[in-house]
Amino acid sequence: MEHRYATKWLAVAAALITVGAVAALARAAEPEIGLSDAWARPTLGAGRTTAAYVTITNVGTNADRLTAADTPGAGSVEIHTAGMEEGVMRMRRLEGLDIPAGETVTMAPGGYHIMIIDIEEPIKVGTTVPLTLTFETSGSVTIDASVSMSPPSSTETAPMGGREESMGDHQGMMHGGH
Ligand SMILES: [Cu+2]
Repeated sequence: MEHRYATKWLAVAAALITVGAVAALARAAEPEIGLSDAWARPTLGAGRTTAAYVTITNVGTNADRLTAADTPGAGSVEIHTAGMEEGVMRMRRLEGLDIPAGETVTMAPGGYHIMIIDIEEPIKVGTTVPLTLTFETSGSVTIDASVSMSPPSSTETAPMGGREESMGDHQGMMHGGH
């Protein structure tokens, strides 16, 4: 009797271990997205549009793609890129942003950013803004972006020139491609 019970439990344990191993494999096959260093610039004066930045790391083995961003109270939230075109800093809307396997994509002033448009309430320094990013494979992830005039680690991502710091990269730029 004793022996038969033991055998039965061993079989159950073996089955559970197998299920666990399969689940672990299934998880490993999916992209794993990590968000860090999220921050947003405050809205200035009567302005209701601003930019937010986040560092996206894909620690998985498959590529993923950021397809949408959102925050409560905004008219719309877009994924943008910025760059110099004929000597003028211009922004362009992107349909999505590829996050290759094993790589980190860093948003920063003068480059990729999340454009928050027509926000109901002013965004103030010292507060946080919840940012929800939606990825093609990994689904939605929400992170609190701290509101400040400069990046959380401003030593490594210094803005280009001092002028941009006071203007905000959205106010000083032409919008294109809308
Ligand atoms: Cu923009």
